[in-house]
Amino acid sequence: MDDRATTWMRRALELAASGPWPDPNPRVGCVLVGPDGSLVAEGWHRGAGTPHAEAAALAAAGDRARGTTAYVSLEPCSHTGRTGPCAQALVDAGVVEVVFAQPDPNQSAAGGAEVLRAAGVHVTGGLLADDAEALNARWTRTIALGRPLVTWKFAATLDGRSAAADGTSQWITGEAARADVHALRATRDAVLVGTGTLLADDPRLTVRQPQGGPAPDQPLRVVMGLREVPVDARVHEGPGEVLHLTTRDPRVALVCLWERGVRDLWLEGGPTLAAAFLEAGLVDEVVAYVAPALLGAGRTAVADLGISTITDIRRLVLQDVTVIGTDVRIRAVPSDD
Ligand code: AOF
Ligand code: ZN
Repeated sequence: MDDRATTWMRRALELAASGPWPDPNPRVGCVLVGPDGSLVAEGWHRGAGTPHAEAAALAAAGDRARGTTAYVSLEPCSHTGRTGPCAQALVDAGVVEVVFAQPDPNQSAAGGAEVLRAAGVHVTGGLLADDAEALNARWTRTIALGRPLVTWKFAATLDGRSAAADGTSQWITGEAARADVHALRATRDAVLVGTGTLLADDPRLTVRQPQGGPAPDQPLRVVMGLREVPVDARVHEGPGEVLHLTTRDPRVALVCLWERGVRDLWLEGGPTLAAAFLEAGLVDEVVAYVAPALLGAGRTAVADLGISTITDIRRLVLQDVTVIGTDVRIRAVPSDD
């Protein structure tokens, strides 16, 4: 591929980056270029249920799409999902060449390249594929797993306690760490707690508006467990819906959430729920806020994981360590083995 092709694909990736995440769908951009090498139209995907990037670009181009080359950051789809198949739409519009970056990892939508080729369109895949995959890294991962990504967050003292002996836990960390939690929560599409934590802490599970900034999207608030959610629980005060999953099985919960379009889940306690997710191998990332404080007694962040000897220790791989106000934030991921 020549430099011009790379330049157009960079533009497609730039457009793709305007799309939303988290979202059930990937972020995709499309550029239509005329036979004389000039820009004809652009489009990008604005979230599940809206036109795909190719459809948006074709709509903007109208009749001028005939004879163009399409640069798309993801292989055009071949399926009829929330919208129609883009591969066929490109053929019907008279596009003569398609260059795409990332092959579609979504089995139900893949196969667009063959459809295009069969219709006589010249197709090249893989241009800047790494950049496209990096842009949609979390989507690619969640599609491969077929379940939402799970980030488990907890706060603890230096000696690993998440509550005092009498069960009180507010507040272990300082104001800055709590603001950081709100900011990170806002980057996920659902926040989950167990009924135990709900009854003990009565959390709102909302995201706080940054000072002067726009109101962040409120992630779906989810409570999981067999105990009843009191009608006067503060979780009902916040904006949007509260979902109660009456199961103790993390897998069942993740299937329900996946079906509702949740792709990036923020898991906040308590220890029993955290242990259930960890034991099932369903935690993809750990975010720990550690306060320089001691409790000496009280519950730990996670319940018994069934580990009785040091050789069974669950090691994580450190990602980064950041001082947040008076506390430390540690991010780690499970090791692959
Ligand atoms: C998008 N935007 O621009 C492209 C996508 O259920 P649907 O119809 O919204 O289809 C979603 C799938 O379509 C998505 O997982 C991906 O495999 C494919 N291509 N999706 O949301 C786009 N080109
Ligand atoms: Zn499509």
